[in-house]
Amino acid sequence: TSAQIGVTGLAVMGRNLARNFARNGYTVAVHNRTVSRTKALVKEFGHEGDFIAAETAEEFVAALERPRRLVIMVKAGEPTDAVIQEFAPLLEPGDMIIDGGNAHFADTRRRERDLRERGVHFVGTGISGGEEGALHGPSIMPGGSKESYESLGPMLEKISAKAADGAPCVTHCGPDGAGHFVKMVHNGIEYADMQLIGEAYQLLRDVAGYTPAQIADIFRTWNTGRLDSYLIEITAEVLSHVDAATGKPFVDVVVDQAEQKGTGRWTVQIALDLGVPVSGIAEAVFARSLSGHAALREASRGLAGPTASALSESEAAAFADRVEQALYASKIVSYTQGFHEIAAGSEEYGWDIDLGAISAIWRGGCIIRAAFLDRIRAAYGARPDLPSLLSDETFAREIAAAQDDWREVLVAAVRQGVPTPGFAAALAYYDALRAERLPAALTQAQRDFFGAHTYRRVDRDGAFHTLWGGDRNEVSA
Ligand code: NBP
Repeated sequence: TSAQIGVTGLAVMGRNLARNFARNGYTVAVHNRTVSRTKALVKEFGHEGDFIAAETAEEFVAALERPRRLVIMVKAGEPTDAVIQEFAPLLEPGDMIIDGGNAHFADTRRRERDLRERGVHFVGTGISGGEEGALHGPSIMPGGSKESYESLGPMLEKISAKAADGAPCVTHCGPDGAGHFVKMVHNGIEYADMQLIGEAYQLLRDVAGYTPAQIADIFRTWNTGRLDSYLIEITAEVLSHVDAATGKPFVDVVVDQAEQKGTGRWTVQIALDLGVPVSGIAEAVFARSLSGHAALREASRGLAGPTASALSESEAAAFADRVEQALYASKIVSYTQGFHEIAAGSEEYGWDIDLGAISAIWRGGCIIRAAFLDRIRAAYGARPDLPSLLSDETFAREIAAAQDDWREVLVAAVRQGVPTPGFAAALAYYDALRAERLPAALTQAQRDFFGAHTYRRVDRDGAFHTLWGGDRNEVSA
């Protein structure tokens, strides 16, 4: 017998992905640099399906039916290149290497180009949902050639998460690095979602005076409405959890320094290169890095803050409703920014990414899965050329209804000295986009003053320069 698919790299993700394929009826060849992992997988989970354990790269490749489908689930970066170098010489034209790691899309583009010369399809694939998702159904974001997707698509659809309407959470995102790019922005949006939820929590605690257990209940209520999502759900779980050792709310015994693995940072770095304002995602990344500067925070603890007092009990409930509005409005802005980045990447690299299809495959399996994504899908479904999510009538109407509360929440945050960079950046983005005039006019005038960088006029075509150091006459540039 031969295997329809092979997985090399059997740490948590690879192991669960291999099991997922096997549970769905595929014969799966499994391989890992350290052989003991391969043996452990077959010993523990061999009963779940058909596995072929391979100890060497040659055995592994020989076990695969042609064209070969070989999934790499190793640590992103150099290990991925090492594994590609090990396997590529053993492959033949038409074979497929699927990289399911969190690769940078630029690396994926390079690898795809190199392997294409040998006729091997390299399919950079974003996989979201953590180890549970890998086992029970992740959201899958494959890039690579259309041809490879014809062969892989049906298998990926089988192992993927299913949205509430039964649709598989996988789509061919576009060629070469498109899948890993989409996964990168997914993670950036995840950072922003988590930051906004964190700010909502902090406001409910410090401004409204609620306990973590009470806030858990508020989040549970929110989760029955338009904010219904995995992240809100787990937030309620975390906030209601009590530390066994101390009896304190669990959230109070965790060190408040957030870590990151890099995909959020990439999202911002690439957005800067593409000139896309993803201010909400950037604030989320900065908020994590600020939290980690322990010494700097310690040295700043004595700085003066406001003297405002917390709300009364009767005011608190109304405030919680306002926070829900602010969170929802800010969330719309985060997704607006994230989808803008995907559209810009698609344009830059000629990927032709279908934004509606991307929102559809994020509805299940991944960390940002949410009822909200169905609304985004509907927005792009109604108007595929939507200039921005904020131009969608439904979202525009919802923000119009939320904006007074959104502003009030920020006023309260500022007055009480609660940092809300995510809410604030989102509102600033919204106000800047809808502004009749921006101070960018002044910026252009300043640039012309000190650097003769020229400016355009509202009433005439062309580029102009004012002779600032001389008679201040205007000349055509
Ligand atoms: P890790 O990222 O911890 O990688 C461990 C695996 O890489 C092991 O199988 C290890 O083999 C192998 N490996 C390394 Br390290 N260097 C190697 C080399 N030079 N040659 C061959 N194999 C090598 O595993 P993971 O947490 O399962 O994640 C796998 C991928 O999936 C990563 O790219 C990750 O970013 C991505 N991802 C993870 C999650 C998650 O929730 N963990 C979610 C989504 C995506 P060994 O056993 O011989 O040391």
